[in-house]
Amino acid sequence: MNNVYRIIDANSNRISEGLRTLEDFFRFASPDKQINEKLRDLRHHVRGALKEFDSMMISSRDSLNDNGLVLSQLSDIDRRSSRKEFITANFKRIEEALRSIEENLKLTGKNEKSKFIESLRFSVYELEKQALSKIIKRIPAGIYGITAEEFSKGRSNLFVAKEMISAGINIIQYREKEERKSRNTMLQECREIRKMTRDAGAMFIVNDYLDIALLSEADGIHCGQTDLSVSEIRQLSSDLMIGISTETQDQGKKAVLDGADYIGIGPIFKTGTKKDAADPVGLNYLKYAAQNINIPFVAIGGIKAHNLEQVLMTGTSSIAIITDITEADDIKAKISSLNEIIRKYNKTTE
Ligand code: TZP
Ligand code: MG
Repeated sequence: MNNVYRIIDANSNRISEGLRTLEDFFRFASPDKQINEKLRDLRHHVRGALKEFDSMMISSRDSLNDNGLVLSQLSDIDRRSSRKEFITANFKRIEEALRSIEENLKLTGKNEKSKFIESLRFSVYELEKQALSKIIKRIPAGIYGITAEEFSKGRSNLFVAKEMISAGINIIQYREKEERKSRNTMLQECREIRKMTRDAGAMFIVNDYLDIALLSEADGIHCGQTDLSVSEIRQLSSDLMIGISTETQDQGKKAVLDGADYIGIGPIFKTGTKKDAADPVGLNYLKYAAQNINIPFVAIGGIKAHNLEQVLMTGTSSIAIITDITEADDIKAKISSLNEIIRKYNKTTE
């Protein structure tokens, strides 16, 4: 019987360690009060449930003679794990340890307590889902705003971004070219927009430049077919969201296989905004994506108030619109009228 308490002791330690690690993450790295409180409550529940075994657990503890003791390998040191892997690994540790305690309690005839531990295990599964959804970012539905100072009637990227945010747009991409601005100026602008988007709870994506995306603490980077690949970007950051522009179904399928977080599809219609834009791809690829692509996608290129509904009809929920917004005299009014079209369309299809 002594061995059972040794098992319960080892697993109780695993649970506390896993929970503490997650509590620290949701307290300092990615603060979330609600999740943090649930983790803390869980730790207290486990602690309370096992309290009656405290003295047996301590007297059976014999860490030095643990034949399963293997210190982590030196080769693990170089590998940087993603936030998702980190969260998942710690939840798994807790779930497995709870399961082990649950089974071993049955050996001691403590069936009621075993049932209670089982109920805690189920609440951990639920909490894991909630915790992951906090850190797995998805582009939001609605208008995907993009800066374009060249087409903003003399107004700055910062001004346009501010207008977009105050009109309720919840994702903004900074799109600027090296030929027009120094890297340093772009970085300063991105830092400003990052601050504004963060304050508003909006997502921030940087087009093309990985260094600027990282230094400005953007949520993601958007790249074209000839830019850095998904795996190259992942080597430098395991947490940035990665969007890839695609013009064909094959490019879309490849981006999904490569592990992109979302894809851009376009140009849907003719556009003068992107210098090297390909011929319009039309709506068929969007229809295909709505049925077959299992990651979020955003339609782009020549989309304006007058053709927006055609895009929505394909089942597309994220729409990138540049000049129809940046060239509008009243940017906020333009965004509300575009949102009105989206809202009306969603209402009629409900
Ligand atoms: N990628 C494909 S088309 C395009 C980009 C960046 C430009 C879209 O701009 P607009 O003004 O909405 O046509
Ligand atoms: Mg590009």
